[in-house]
Amino acid sequence: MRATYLVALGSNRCHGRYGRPAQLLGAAIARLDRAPVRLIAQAPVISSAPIGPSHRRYANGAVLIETSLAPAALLAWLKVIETEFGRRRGQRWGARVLDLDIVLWSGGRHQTRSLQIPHAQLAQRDFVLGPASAIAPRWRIPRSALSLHHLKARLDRSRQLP
Ligand code: PH2
Ligand code: MG
Ligand code: MG
Repeated sequence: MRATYLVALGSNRCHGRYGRPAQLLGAAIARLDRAPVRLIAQAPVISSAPIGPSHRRYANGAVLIETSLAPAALLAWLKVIETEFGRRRGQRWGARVLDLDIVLWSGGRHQTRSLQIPHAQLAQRDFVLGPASAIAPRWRIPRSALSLHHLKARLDRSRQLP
């Protein structure tokens, strides 16, 4: 059965072949349109201030993809692509060449030790909600009445408080 996923992309390191993070995300998005995955929509790439220990700005984006891979198999596939783009594992939250995170799945929730869908920090992350709500504003979060558009508006409002 084919499923739709929303995947967030991030990069804050340059790469010898692909260049700066924004260009690298463009190449990664093209890579996500090859079997066993088909690209349905892509958000414009944004530049965002780093959250966490790294000091370099990030390029962030989001795509909607369609595939018959189940969540765990898609996660493994995304790790293959991260490695192709030169990502080395180990430094959690360090500067990274390419980070591909599964945010939402048309099958709803998925909870295992290695993978949680919806993504745990979705509601707090402007750099995910901005691009995600640009391509799938009406996608509702499982077990919640809220759509991505709602979550983004809520986060924007909370930022405006004194
Ligand atoms: N990813 C992180 C940690 N901090 N900050 C921004 N702006 N963008 C990211 O993609 C990002 C981050 C861990 O995955
Ligand atoms: Mg991440
Ligand atoms: Mg990740």
